[in-house]
Amino acid sequence: MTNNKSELDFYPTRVDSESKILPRTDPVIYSDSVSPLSKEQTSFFEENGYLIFESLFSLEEVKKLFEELAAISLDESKKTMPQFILEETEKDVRSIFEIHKISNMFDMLCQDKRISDVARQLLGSDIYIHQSRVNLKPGFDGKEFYWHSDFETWHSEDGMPNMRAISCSIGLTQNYEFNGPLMVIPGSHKKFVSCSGKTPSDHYKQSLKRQEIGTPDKQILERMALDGNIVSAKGDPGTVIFFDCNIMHGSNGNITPYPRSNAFFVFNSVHNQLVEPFCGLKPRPDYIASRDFTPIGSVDNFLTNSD
Ligand code: 6CS
Ligand code: FE
Repeated sequence: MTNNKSELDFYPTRVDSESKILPRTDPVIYSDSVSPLSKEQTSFFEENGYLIFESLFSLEEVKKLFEELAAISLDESKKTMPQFILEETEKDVRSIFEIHKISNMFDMLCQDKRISDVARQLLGSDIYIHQSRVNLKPGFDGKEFYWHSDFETWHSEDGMPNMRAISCSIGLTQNYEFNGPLMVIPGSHKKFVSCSGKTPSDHYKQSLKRQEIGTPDKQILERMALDGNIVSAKGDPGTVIFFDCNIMHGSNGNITPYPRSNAFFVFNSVHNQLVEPFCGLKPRPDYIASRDFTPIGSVDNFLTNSD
């Protein structure tokens, strides 16, 4: 299998009528470094595909981020930007993409050493932002994100060649067990679930609201959950979860009054730059999958470096 430019496709997906499990041929961790993560932490990540850091950012720091987010999400002039994805009800904002370009504070946040150095260590190289977003998951109306592997989409629809990217989710509100926290299946990152179906054109206009194509079938999900269980990334605001680009994850809807708003940065290795999408369609817009591979910098503290 290859894409339009005959680049080899190591993870064919959405090519058969059947969903199936393929081996992961990429490493999980791309360096032997033991800083800033210890050997124990890197071994846990290698095995499980995620790492949770309780209160990595202080409540005062998160309060500033939440105020910035509130100002942005309530700005009527911004709501018509394509980066703003509404829920299917067309009422509530579901996600705001490219948050690091809309807000200088979030731009500094993704370069804060407390998260960017972890990504550099795990990916063993300079990094750039493949995608940034805030998933607001408002109280009462925040809908679910069905089970999926991000890499399956980024490979198929964005042309991400290999599994050498890390997501970092920062809790901007309390992530309770009941308001739709991120759920991961530990160890699921070690297998690639090739999904059935065919990518529709402009699929993102549907998938970012509710994803169907690119989600594994129930038998495979059941087997993965039985093998690895399910872990909920609960935590106070400021809690951070790093998760491998290929780990199976999702989150439930939120019918509680408490919003579950998280910021997500996807760090991609500069050695894993996007090529032509393997689904054969045109690339997705830059605000979803950046094609600016300029490495990001590193700041000691996002607040002292913000405008
Ligand atoms: O398609 C994407 O890039 C987005 N979709 C999901 C469900 N997770 C990753 C990303 O936000
Ligand atoms: Fe995802």
